[in-house]
Amino acid sequence: MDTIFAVSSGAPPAAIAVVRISGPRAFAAVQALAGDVPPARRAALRTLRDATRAPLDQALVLCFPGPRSATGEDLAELHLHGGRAVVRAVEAALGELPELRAAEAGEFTRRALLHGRLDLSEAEGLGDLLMAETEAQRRAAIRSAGGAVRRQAEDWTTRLLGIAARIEAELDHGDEGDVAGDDPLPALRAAAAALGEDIAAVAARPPVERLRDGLRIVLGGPPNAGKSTLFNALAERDAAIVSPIAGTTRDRIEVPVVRGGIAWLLVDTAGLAGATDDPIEAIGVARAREALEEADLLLWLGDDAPPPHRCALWVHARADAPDRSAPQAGQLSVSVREDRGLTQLWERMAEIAGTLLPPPDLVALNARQRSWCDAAAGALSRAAMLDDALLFAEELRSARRALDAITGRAGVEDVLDALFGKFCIGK
Ligand SMILES: Nc1nc2c(ncn2[C@@H]2O[C@H](COP(=O)(O)OP(=O)(O)O)[C@@H](O)[C@H]2O)c(=O)[nH]1
Ligand SMILES: [Mg+2]
Repeated sequence: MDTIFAVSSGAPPAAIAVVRISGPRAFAAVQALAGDVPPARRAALRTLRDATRAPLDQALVLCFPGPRSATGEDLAELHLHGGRAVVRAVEAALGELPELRAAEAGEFTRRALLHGRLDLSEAEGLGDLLMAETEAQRRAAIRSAGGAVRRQAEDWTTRLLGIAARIEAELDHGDEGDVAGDDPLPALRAAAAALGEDIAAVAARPPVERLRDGLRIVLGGPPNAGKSTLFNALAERDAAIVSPIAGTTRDRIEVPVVRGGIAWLLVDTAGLAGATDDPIEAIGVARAREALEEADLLLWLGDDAPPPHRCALWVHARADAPDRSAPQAGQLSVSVREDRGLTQLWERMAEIAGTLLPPPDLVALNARQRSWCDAAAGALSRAAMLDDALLFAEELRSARRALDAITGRAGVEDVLDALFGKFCIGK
């Protein structure tokens, strides 16, 4: 395997630039540049030199022997002065060394994954952490990066292996009569059903995408209800055109906003007019319908009650306008013109967000992880209805594969470990 190197700190110039080197020739590279290899995990000040012995920089050198390193390989860090020319010269000197090359994007993390230093769910969390812009995103990402999803999957796997070990023992030795007296299948089916329900419950929790991509707040209602005006007020900029002419907003407009530590995606739509002769307006209305369906929260500005929706807030907009009647029960009164009701609206939205976003203290799953949870839960609920021990065991194996896929790990050795560890078959 190649030895890779890259600047792991931000783009130069900066006070310090950290160049990381990972792979079998990492310490040979340190030897070549620094003249020796400092003791493991101890910072050492060295003068780095190129092949002609000309000094490149004074640097702090750190060596982490594998497998106890971030990548699982021999890993070295050079803390350089962060000027562009310094970094370029050191990179050039490293590039001259045999079997060394510049790393590709994400390659250090990929190697960590390859060497089992982190699993797929942790790598996903790490990716989210690097992209996090809000506090809520950072908190969720640090949980995943810290192994919360992995631990949850491992916990389920342990329970699954317990059930699998007992059914495998029954299959292998049931007729020998030395493992168990009664038919264990009913109890195992109940255990499989319970595990499947637990997995399904976690998969049904608010998805992490709502944190990452923002809660979709869609403004809907008839033309001229004041949607675009409210949209601009919430977005705090004139993203949508406002006019007294019905049908001004033809396409949906999306604006991301961060407020109160939460990422919101505001979506303005064309009014839900009835019949229209204008084909473009008709497309706009169709898109508005789609947007309403995709909304995490619908802000409904119509005078009629909101259409059926998972989560809708009924807003009495343009409250100051002389032609407006009094708000009806359940409506939140807002006037953008007189700057009334907007704070209350944000407060209500934040309250609702609390119910739609993953709770900070619970594991939140992404779409990939949810789909494997659903697969595992499905296999377990099928298993729970089977009378045949062989078919039951097969469904457990497919649940196992699904759980392994969550963390990107596989293996059957631990099934055997659980089997022999618990039942002393070889006695
Ligand atoms: N008096 C008053 N007029 C408003 C208010 N909000 C919007 N309007 C007016 O209502 C008309 C339609 O607004 P617009 O935001 O384009 O509605 P949309 O068709 O639902 O997007 C425009 O003439 C706005 O100036 C408000 O809070 N007070
Ligand atoms: Mg509009």
